[in-house]
Amino acid sequence: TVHSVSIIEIPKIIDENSRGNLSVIEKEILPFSIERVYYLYDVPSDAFRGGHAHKNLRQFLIPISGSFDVVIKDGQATRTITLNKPNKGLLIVPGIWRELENFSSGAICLVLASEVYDESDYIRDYEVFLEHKIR
Ligand code: T46
Repeated sequence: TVHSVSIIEIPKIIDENSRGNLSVIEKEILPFSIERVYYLYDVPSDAFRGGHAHKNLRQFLIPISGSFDVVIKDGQATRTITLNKPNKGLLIVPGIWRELENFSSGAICLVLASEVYDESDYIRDYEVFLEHKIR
């Protein structure tokens, strides 16, 4: 199994008067402070996103709408996690290869990130990723 990824449950406030749910992410539930927010949407069902690792970036992925799969690799094991509940997000730490696939129609992946965008933080070559892991 791949360690160092974890599902974090986002508090959900169920309305007493049947007005639907409200979930809130306060700073206490994340192990980093948010420097950037982005989201993936209108993703075709046969498309793949991700396909890289990060050296330093920590991220929290939330399926705000719909569902998608996150394939996680730590260089030894592979694990596929389906995200399909808007109050359950996935925390991904540095040094983990991730691929996103199987987006449902209308799916939206909201990402809260610990750093601003920095292309030099990416490892986009899987062989290079494996070399990093061995060292
Ligand atoms: C990740 C997965 C889940 C920016 O200019 N700023 C940004 O903040 C981001 C995230 C991307 N970009 C540019 C860089 C590329 O030219 O947008 C283009 C698409 O980015 P990328 O191919 O990295 O997109 P994904 O969906 O494959 O990966 C993204 C994140 O980059 C990555 O950190 O973990 O979503």
